[in-house]
Amino acid sequence: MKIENILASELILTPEGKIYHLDLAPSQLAETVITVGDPGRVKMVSKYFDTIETTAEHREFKTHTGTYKGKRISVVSTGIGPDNIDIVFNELDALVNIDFEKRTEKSKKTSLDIIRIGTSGGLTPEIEVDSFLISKLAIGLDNVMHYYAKTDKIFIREFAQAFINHTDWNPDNSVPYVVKADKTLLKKLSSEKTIEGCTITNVGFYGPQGRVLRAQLQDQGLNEKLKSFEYKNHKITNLEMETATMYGLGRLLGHSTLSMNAIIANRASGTFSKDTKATVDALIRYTLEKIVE
Ligand code: R1P
Repeated sequence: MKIENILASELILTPEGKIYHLDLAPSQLAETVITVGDPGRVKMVSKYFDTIETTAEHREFKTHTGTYKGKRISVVSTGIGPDNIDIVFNELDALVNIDFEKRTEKSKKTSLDIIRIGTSGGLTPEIEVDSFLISKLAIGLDNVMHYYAKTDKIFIREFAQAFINHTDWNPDNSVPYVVKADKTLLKKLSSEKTIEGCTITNVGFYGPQGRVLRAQLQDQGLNEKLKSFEYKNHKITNLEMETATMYGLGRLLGHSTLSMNAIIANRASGTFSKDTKATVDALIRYTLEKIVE
């Protein structure tokens, strides 16, 4: 059934006809989208573009649309966390799949390629600082996806159940879910320079990722349990805050998503990259080249 007459309170448009948070008009978005967390990273990507046709900025959402070696690409910052992914993914989808004038879902859908270039912490010693990790699978410990219907087809239930059993998961927390990367993008962006991994996405940087400064953790042993978890030869490799939500919403809305992680910390050895900017820049150049290959 086609969704019609979407109210002004639900599909919020500016007086210029732009989507509310991203402040973009449909014509300003390319079908290949790179997402970055940090608004400052948008320029680190678009400085490699041949031309920039659109710049937009509202709150933490900054966009540059242009071409790289002739291919039209938008780079959009999401800020930090799964809650922002909910906003960005719904608005990116609205830009291509909703007719803003009629406030009606379009009959012909557009599928975007959405690629995250983010930073992340490796969980085990093998995941070296400054390496490039592609999330083949993601375990979501956030709750964004649980507010949506029809997730049955996209969640890998047995994998999530094995994780729940292994970690003796606290039922007061959100129920973990497992989602896959888009196969075609995964193949296209992989090479001998990348490693594949299973990424944990959580809602916070400190407690939710097992970091203690002063506040103590509810489950002090969680990161050790993450390290020892294994399901059908998959081991958890890294922790960050966006990937699973991206994979979940991308699949639900019919877009292809992939998460590229610059590993800037190793939680097992307690080490941190000596030059995160150089590592992120190298991942940006690698990803742009792979997109146009
Ligand atoms: C935390 O510092 C942020 O860095 C990581 C996490 O996922 C979180 O968003 O990714 P980005 O560098 O892409 O923001």
